[in-house]
Amino acid sequence: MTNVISYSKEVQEALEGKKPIVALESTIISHGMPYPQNVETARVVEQIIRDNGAVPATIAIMDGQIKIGLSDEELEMLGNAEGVAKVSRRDIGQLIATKKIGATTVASTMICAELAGIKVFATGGIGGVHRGAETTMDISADLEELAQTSVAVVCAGAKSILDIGLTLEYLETKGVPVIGYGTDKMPAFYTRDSEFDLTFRADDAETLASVLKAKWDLGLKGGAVVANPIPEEHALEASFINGIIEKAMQEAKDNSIAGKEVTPFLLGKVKELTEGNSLTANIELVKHNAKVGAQLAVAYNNL
Ligand code: PSU
Ligand code: MN
Repeated sequence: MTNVISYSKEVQEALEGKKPIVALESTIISHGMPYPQNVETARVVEQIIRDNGAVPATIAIMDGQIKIGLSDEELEMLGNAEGVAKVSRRDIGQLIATKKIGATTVASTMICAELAGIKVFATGGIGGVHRGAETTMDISADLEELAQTSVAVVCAGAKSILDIGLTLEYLETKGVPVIGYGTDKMPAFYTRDSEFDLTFRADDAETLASVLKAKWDLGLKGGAVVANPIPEEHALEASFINGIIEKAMQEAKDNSIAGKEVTPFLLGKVKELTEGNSLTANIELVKHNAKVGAQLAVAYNNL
């Protein structure tokens, strides 16, 4: 296994020194935000993790290797190169074998983080059950990964391009804890809450860490969602963003968008229709998740 995984010096040293590490995905860089804000955000997010006492490990697939921790040039390439593949669990073997550039989603970042022994991962939003999934069967592989891979994912909930209620039902069926961080409601990415109640709330990183430790010490495999709402001052108006999401979904339908193209298409449309408003919100919530992720990694490491 070691011959397909390569670590940056910073991550290698953190692993050897048993320091707290936070994994970061790369699809958010290649498919989630435009250049150059994507690369700028990736760098700022890494620095926030360092400033909060942990080591960042941005994950991607390049040159037939799983890279845990990227150099500045590698980040730039992911953010700017043509034809970077979006890699979920299904695609990992193919990307390694063909030596193409692949950006990891929540699902594949969790897999790589677990292989590297990293327990905490920070991102923007998770994939979920899409609206209309009862006919399209479009359910993100992220949910199945959360069911089986023991990594905590700090995110701002799920975008309302998804069916948040069905996403929570799916996670319940699969036994995945969804912990509200300072909230009793499931956050909806651009907005601090949705109509859906959560069953557990934690108000500090130590509580989050002890819940994870209790679960994993019992041998209860699988991930957890730490649902961390977007900071108040950056949240968007629910009626504004929901109208835009409806429009984006109609355009996806009119253009027969399917499969792994659906999420990037909707993200791109929402960005276009909000004229950049959503991008600022997106950047700010990722930064906030990085901070909480670092605090959680530090707290977990102290147990
Ligand atoms: N949601 C966002 N931003 C993103 C994604 C989801 O708000 O960038 C990305 C993540 O990488 C996530 C993936 O894992 O989309 C889910 O894609 P799909 O729905 O095709 O599983
Ligand atoms: Mn899908």
